[in-house]
Formats: sequence, structure tokens, C-alpha cells
Amino acid sequence: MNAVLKSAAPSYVRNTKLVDWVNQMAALTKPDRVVWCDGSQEENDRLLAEMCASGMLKKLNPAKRPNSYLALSDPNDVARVEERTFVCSETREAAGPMNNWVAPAEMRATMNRLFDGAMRGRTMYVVPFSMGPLGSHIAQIGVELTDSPYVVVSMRIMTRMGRAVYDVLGEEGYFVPCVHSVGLPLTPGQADVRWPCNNDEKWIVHFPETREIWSFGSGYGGNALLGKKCLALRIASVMARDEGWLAEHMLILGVTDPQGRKTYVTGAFPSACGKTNFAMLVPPRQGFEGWKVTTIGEDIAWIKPHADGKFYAINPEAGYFGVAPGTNYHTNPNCMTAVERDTIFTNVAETPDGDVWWEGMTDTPPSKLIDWQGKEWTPGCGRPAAHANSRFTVPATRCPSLDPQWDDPNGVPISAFLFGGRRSDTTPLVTEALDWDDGVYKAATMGSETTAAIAGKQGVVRRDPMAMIAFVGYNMGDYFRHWLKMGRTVSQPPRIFQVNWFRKNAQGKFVWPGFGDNMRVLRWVVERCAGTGRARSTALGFTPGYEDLHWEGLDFDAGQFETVSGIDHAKWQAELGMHDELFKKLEGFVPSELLDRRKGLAERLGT
Ligand code: SAT
Ligand code: MN
Repeated sequence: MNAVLKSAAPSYVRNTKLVDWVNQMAALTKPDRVVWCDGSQEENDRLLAEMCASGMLKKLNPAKRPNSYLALSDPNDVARVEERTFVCSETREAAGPMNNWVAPAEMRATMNRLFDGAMRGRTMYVVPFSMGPLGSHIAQIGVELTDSPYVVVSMRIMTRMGRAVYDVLGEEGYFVPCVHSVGLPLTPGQADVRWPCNNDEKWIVHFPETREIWSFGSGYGGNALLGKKCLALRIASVMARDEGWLAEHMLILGVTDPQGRKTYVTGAFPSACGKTNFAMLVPPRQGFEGWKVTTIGEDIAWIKPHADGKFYAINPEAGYFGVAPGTNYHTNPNCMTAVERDTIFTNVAETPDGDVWWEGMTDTPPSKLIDWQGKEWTPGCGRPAAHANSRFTVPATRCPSLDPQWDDPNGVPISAFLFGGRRSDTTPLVTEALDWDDGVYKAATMGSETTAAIAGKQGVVRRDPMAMIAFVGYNMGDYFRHWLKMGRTVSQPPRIFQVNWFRKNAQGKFVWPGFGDNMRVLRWVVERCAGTGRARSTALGFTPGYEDLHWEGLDFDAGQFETVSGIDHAKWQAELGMHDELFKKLEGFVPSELLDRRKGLAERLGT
């Protein structure tokens, strides 16, 4: 760690653009010190110790949870803030009707005002990181300037962060500049709060043309770890459009069958809809002997056409920032093993013996806890112990199901894209699209009930195209067009499937067991890709009959199967109405191919 008053860069930093930009940002934000992070163990240990001393982190009991920490955030800073997220393209049309837009000049003035002196009394950390394997032709380099040490240690888990990035960057290399401040400058002598943030103003701002990110006022997750949603999705989606690839909100997993054949599949699901659990799935013991699922990524995929006619995908991240509640040794044993050590927990509850707990971790809660706001908690007190969007941050290398090729700079070949929302009705368990364009239609019109991952109302169905509603850095209509085009750039595009694990019965209970049993659907997907899986043709596409899935080890009858996969024409009529609302919002931008598909679907449904 190299701490200096002005930002004399360490000698191994040779990129003059970077040094100039850091100096310029230091002059604007006026931190007490600038620290160039090298990602070393000593630096990490020192930051963790400093945060434990300041109260921002608590070290958990090393006998229970070695090398792990707990952070409790400000109660007003617990999730991504979509209504405070802006895509400031040169024109409103370029950002499109689904993004908040402010003219770049006006936004720059706002940023300059907010960031002027924003880091007073704090340290500015310079955090170099690579999204994707260092030096991979698919990877991108970013540099985040932040006044939050919590962000620094989190970025070290979530990305390839540290000195080696400067070697790849060299003298002239390109990097995405990312500026982050918690937005709470300190006057001399003023004591800091446990979780600094700005309760009046939060701004998550992107300039797509100049590929810049500015984030002010929040220290939480995707608002503050700028490599994740801001760079790897919003800015990367613009790069992908310009350069002919895809930056998607997708998990990537590998399925190995008993013959040792491997099929890679991606899955796009909105935040907090089970991407992490699906990516780390453990197949049922009975009937799936010899089947194995391995994990490449659980949130983001960067996908490029390859000379062999397939798409290849990498996971740009190096760690998991996953939802804690509901995670247990039944729902996700691999994840539970991963977070046994070396993990930073945020907004979960603490046990009296210095371990962590969250709703759903065990059937019976401990008799006493400290909740996510630091208050005493007992079962039945009426408050959740952990926040619904509480998280763990853990290195990918901790995951027992990690795929041996997870770090392959060339990525892995993808055979299928899965798209899935959280829908208590309407959408069947699994449907294979008729062809690429039909798959794009299904993905584009996908609906999902909102979750705690986003600040605001929960449980309302909204359209979430490709699970990217909050993450496309340009006009959604152009994004659809880009998807249609990408399918024509490869000779073997992946098959597209629509899935839904969340159908409920008349009593409001989930019918599909989900988790490991999702392997039954995944196996059918793999069989379809291999040309062996049987399917029926329905108005929506190709679906398995009851007898086409493997039921060994699960008591699930044909009636229950009908409940999760039946097509209710009245509901689909309403669903088509919601597709129309989406297209209305995007009026003038929707590709004609998708409007044609809307007509075809209505005809097949007889509505
Ligand atoms: O954006 S976060 O990383 O905070 C979580 C999510 O929405 O996936
Ligand atoms: Mn996500």
C-alpha cells in the first residue's frame, strides 16, 4: 500500500491517462489522502483491521466462521436504487424509454457539484480491476476511485483486483473510469458513522459514449461495486452492441452427463430469483447418478461469437455477491460450504457466539440474535433478523462446484439460453422456443414479480426483458434488434428456453419443488440440445409431456405437473395485453420481427 498526500503514483503505474485522471479527481473530491491499491494480502489485512477498529466491520468468531466479517449498513442503504440510476447518452432516444435520462452536460454539472469536496476527511482509494480473466480478449479493465474501504475489500473478492492489472494496462491501455463516493465528507475532528452514505442524494450515473461511471451517496452492492452492474452490464452492453457481442445478466453452468459429455447453459433470471442456487445446483441423488453441475458464474455472462459457429461465454466476475435469506444446506449446499469462511456478510443477523444467521438458514431460529440493525432480536418479535436483501461476498474459488474452466480466457461454448421470471401463474415450467426469433420474443416480453434486491415495491409483476430492464445501457428497442442480429452471426446459436420455477396452486403454495429438482428440467434441456429429448408442440412452443421428464426420487404426479405447466388461455390473453403495454412504452423502437411474433403467438393461442 502506497499512501501519499498527493497522488504520486507508484513507479509500476505507467499509464499517464490514469495518473492524470486520478490527479484530476483528487483535485475535485479533495480527499485527505490518495492510496493506490495493489491488492496484496497485507493491504487487505490492514483495511479489514482499520474497518474493525472504526466499527464498520465486525470480525466473526474465527472458530465458527474463519476469516469472515459482518457489515451492517445504514437502514436507508440496503439495495440497488433503480429510480436513481441514469443513462446519460447524448440523446434521450439513445438511452430509450426504459432508462432515466438527463442530458450529459446537465448531469456533468450535477456530478461536478456533488463530487466537489465529497471525499473531504476521507481516503481516496485507487482500485484497478479486470472484469474477466486478466489479459483475456473478452476482458475489460476498470479503475474505481472510492472513499469506501468496504468497497475496496469487496472489489478484491468480486474482481481480479490489484497490481497485475497495471501490467496489462501498460502505458497506453484502455480502462473504464469509475468514480464512487459515499457522499458524506467529514469536517476536521468529525466522528464517522458506522456506515457512511448520503441519505438525501443517491446517484448512479453512466455516460455510455465516453464510457464513464459516477456513483454518489450509496455504499451498497451494485450501487457501489462499480465493476458489477455499472461496468459489466450497463457500459458493457453498449460495448457489446458496438463490437458484436452480448453482455448479459446470466449465470453460466456446465452439465456433465454419465457418459462424461459436457453441455454449457446460461440462465437469465432477475435479481433474487435463484440464479446463484441454480448455478450451484446439486442433482437429485436418485435417478441422476453420474450427472454433475459445475459453476462458471452466477450473475453475469459476457458472450462472444467464435470461429466454430458457437457463442463462447466468460464470467467477468471473480466472486459472488449473493442473497443470504433462504440459503441453506438443502437449497444450496455448495454455497453454504463456500461461505463457511473467507466471506464478508452484509445485513445478516449475528448469533451470540459471533456467527451469522438469516431467515431460512435453519428451520428453528436461534433463541437470541443481534439483527441487521444491531438490535436485540428474539423469535416471534415481529421483525426479520436479516434484511431480505442481505448478502454474502465470497471468492468464486471457495465454491466446491466451481468449473475447472471458470477462468478460461476463451470462455466455454454455450448450447442453451434459459430465461426465467418469478411468476405465480401463466408461464409454464419449461418451454423451448420455436426458433431464435421466437426465443428473443419470449425473453424480451418476460415478466417477473419484483424482489427485495431493488429498493421499492415488492411482488408486482413487471416486464423485465432478458432480466436486463435495469441494466441495458441504451435503447431497449435497439437491444432487441441487437439480439435478433446476434443470432444470425453464428451457425449454431444456442436453443432458447423459457422457464418458471414459481407457479403456485389455488392455495397460494409453490407446487414445483425447485432447487436440486430443477435438474429434471435441466436434463431435458440438455437432451433437447443433444437431439434426444422428446417434446410436444403447444401454442407457446415445445414442452415436455409428463412422461418426458425423469421423476425417479420425486413424488410428483401428472396433476401437479399440469398445475405447473398448463396453459391458461384467459391468463395468456392478459399476458399478451402486458406484452402490448411493453411495446407501447417502446413505441417506434420495437423491431418488426417481434411485432410479427406477437401476431403469430396470438393466432396460435386463438385469442
Ligand atoms: O445489484 S446488486 O449487485 O446489488 C444485486 C443484484 O441486483 O443482482
Ligand atoms: Mn444480479
